[in-house]
Amino acid sequence: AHLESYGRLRDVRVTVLCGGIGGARFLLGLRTLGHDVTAVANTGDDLTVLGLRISPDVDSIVYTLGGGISTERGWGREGETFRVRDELTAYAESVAAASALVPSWFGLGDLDLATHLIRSRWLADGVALSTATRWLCERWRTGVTVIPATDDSVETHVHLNDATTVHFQEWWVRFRAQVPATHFEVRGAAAATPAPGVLEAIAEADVVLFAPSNPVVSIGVILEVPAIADAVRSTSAPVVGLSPIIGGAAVRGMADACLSAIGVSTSAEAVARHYGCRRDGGLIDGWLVDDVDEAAVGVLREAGISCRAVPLLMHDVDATAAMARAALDLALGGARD
Ligand code: FO1
Repeated sequence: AHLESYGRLRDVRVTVLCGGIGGARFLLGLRTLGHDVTAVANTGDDLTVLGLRISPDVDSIVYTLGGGISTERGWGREGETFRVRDELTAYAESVAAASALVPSWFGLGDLDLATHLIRSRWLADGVALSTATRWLCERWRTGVTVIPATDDSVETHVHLNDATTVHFQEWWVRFRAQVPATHFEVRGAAAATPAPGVLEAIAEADVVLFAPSNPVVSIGVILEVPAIADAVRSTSAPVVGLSPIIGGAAVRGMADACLSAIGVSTSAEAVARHYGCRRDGGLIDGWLVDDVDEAAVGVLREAGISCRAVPLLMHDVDATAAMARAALDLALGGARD
């Protein structure tokens, strides 16, 4: 039924700002609708380990769309082994000069390492991250255009209570976001320019979506690239987000720790207000909340944000496709509001 309102439009161009695991699962559902989809991926999680450049969110998206993701972990490869990691650990435990180089808390699988090896070689040869990502997509037949938000180096670093800072991955994986953060510093973002194709994908889209990804360290980091935020503010396409918060809790990951660090409460309504209504200089026109957050619909509509409550749990591809359809319907078929 939702399809009826926009179903007559053909070749709908959908551009999705997204993070890793949640963003990847959302794309899997959206892809089934058969539209022309471009994903703009967060690069703030990127890090260098032993000289290898790792792009966790890009890789989660590419592996998920290519059917190679570990469905249990949500990151890395299915059928993975960790023999190289174990060997590196043996070096780290017996050689002082190795211990500082091998992060014991970060598990690089053997299959995953092939991606980091080939990408790092391309980057060393002067290939842009966006081109390297396009080549990864060729191997994985993603069916979706995946573009890193920027080719420039952007890394999220987390300021802690004791005035020290750690890379986002160390805070997320090693400390499981349990050490309170006082501030997220997105190093390199202010001077970064969007990767080729990003601005066009936002300006020429029929719909721009914010995937149900972390609003602070995923979507928020993409929007720290000034020209990307400007493009979202000025596109003629409707901009609709899907809440990653359901019933006052993060569905995946540890978004609550990120939201509290920036003074936003963990609720679907608060995240929508944080993005802000585009009419008032904010970033979104519409917002989908889960059925349990139905109470937010009226107040957000009063605040100028077109809002609807639908099931937002990505149980399987069909449920996720229904979410994507509801988001497109809210964006393009908003007549019922
Ligand atoms: N997450 C973990 O919880 N532990 C790991 O050891 C780990 C390794 C890892 C290696 C490559 C990669 O692409 C992702 C990896 N992740 C790991 C996931 C990643 O840290 C985060 O979940 C994302 O960056 C957040 O979107």
